[in-house]
Amino acid sequence: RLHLLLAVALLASATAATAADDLRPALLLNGSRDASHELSGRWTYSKDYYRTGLTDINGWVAKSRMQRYRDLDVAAEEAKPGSPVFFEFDMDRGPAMEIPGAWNAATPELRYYDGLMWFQRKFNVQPRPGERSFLRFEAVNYRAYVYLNGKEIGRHEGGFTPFVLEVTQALRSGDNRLTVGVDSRHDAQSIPGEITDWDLYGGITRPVRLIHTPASFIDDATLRLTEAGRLVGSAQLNGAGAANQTVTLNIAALKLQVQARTDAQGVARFELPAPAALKRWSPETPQLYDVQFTAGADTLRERIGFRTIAVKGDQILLNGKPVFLRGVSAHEEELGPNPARRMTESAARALLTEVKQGLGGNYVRLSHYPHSETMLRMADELGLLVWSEIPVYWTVDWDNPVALQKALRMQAETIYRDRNRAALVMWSVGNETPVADNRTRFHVALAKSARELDPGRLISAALLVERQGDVIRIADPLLPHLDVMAINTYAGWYGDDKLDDLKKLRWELPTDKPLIASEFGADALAGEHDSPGTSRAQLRKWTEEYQAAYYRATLEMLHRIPNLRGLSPWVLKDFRSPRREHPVFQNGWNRKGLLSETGQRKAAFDVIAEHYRLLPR
Ligand code: GCB
Repeated sequence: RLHLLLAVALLASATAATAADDLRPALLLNGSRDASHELSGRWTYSKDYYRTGLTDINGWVAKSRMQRYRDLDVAAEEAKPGSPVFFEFDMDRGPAMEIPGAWNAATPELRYYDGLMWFQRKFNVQPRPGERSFLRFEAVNYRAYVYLNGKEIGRHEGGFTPFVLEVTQALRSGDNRLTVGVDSRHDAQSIPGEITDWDLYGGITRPVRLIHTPASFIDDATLRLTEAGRLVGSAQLNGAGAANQTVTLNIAALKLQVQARTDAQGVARFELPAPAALKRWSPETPQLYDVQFTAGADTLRERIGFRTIAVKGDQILLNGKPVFLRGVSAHEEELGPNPARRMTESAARALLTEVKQGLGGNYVRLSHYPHSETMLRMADELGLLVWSEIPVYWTVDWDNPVALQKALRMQAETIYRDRNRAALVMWSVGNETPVADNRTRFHVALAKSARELDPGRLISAALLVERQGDVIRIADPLLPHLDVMAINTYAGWYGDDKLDDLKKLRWELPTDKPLIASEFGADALAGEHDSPGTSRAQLRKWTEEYQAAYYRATLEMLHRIPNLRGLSPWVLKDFRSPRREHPVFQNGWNRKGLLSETGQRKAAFDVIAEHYRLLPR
């Protein structure tokens, strides 16, 4: 009996350990390491709508496609005179597209392609003896099946977070063939689910890099400033002999150099008083430091800013001082008539400069999924506070433990990737999810995990409000688990309210926490106008004048909420959405942008900019 109990207890702790380990996908997730090979550029592709490359019906369908192809040079086989061999596809001679980038923008034929697509890239490499090699994918939307030289080396699910596969064994010295199956299809168990209000954007949407490291290397390293004024951090070594090693932390600009030894798990911990000369990061002074971690033959370099973020009563405190978040929500979509979700540095700079300089903002809500690493680094550099979220959006399969595990993993991948970004101050665990017990359990698990993995940031969620007549309330059991409440409101756009009705709405919300209006907005087609002098009551929806008037009325209403501490109107720029098919005003675009898709400012842009200019600092 005792043995049995012991066995059960051991099993339970083993499972617990595995669950925790599962959430430490650290392998080079922090993207600060230089690539040994950038694998961006032209990749050939082949559509596989019936998924034959992944499905083996009686062994013959798959053989006619991927499985056989992976081992053979198709053109050479076909060229053999009299050979009975033939193939029904050949990626060496297939069409090519630019990677990173979504296929939906690559050719008109692929605009609404949603399914499996094979990609291939060849590269030549001479790894040095003793080195380890890794492929780092910054994002593949939505599932990835990765083969190197015909051998499967790994899979990944989740369209917005990085994954890293070790290829030390599979990599050849010389020519290599990298093949990636990308499946964009979402289902009831995927995160997000099947319906969202943004584009499908299938493909290898962010850079792919080959990284070489010494046999033992720094897998992950982090450093932050605590409210007690201390620098706290750690470095995780990976590889044989990771235990009991010296790791040196160096910040040359602060003349700081300290050492720590790794424990049995290969983790070295640092804790020291912040040097007096340290300048804190803030939107006004986005100071970043070159921070270097060295262990044996390996060095990891990071650009890190140091600041604190906290909540006290109904205030958000940045570096100990109350701050009001003047911001906007944004999707990861570049400006231009045919965006490809290819967030280059200049694309990120163009978008965030509109927030920082155009609107006079200090904050951006990066919705509804983890944005590219480039975007986060740009926010660090320009000085914009960031809200980040995983796509737990509208509906998810709340009762399904596999779905929860996926969401937890996605969140962990994001945290490991971004926790050195000073700009990032808040994790959101969900957007507009209808209140129910199973949904709350799901969010609570995410909030708890985020706090464990990243104690230095705030937790929020964009909540649904309840409307009874003219009274608006939140009755959400998730509230006690959040540091900051956030609400989305569209009164005056969706529903029957006229703009004048917004004056009557009474917001009876809890006042013990700060509140952010995480979304509010109205569609307008840039260039669509009402005639000058039209009264507010007569304005037509879809015009720039209506959108501007909507914002004036909504801002006036929101400022009646005493604990309002931030604004992120929906949304910076018109964005592609397959569910927006009004043939005159939308044509596949959500038109709630303050900017059109090409960057033309609508009248509402100036309303928000003016509002932020007049807010007390
Ligand atoms: C919302 C969603 C956002 C949509 C927006 C809209 O509440 O959170 O993803 O795009 O409304 O335009 O309706």
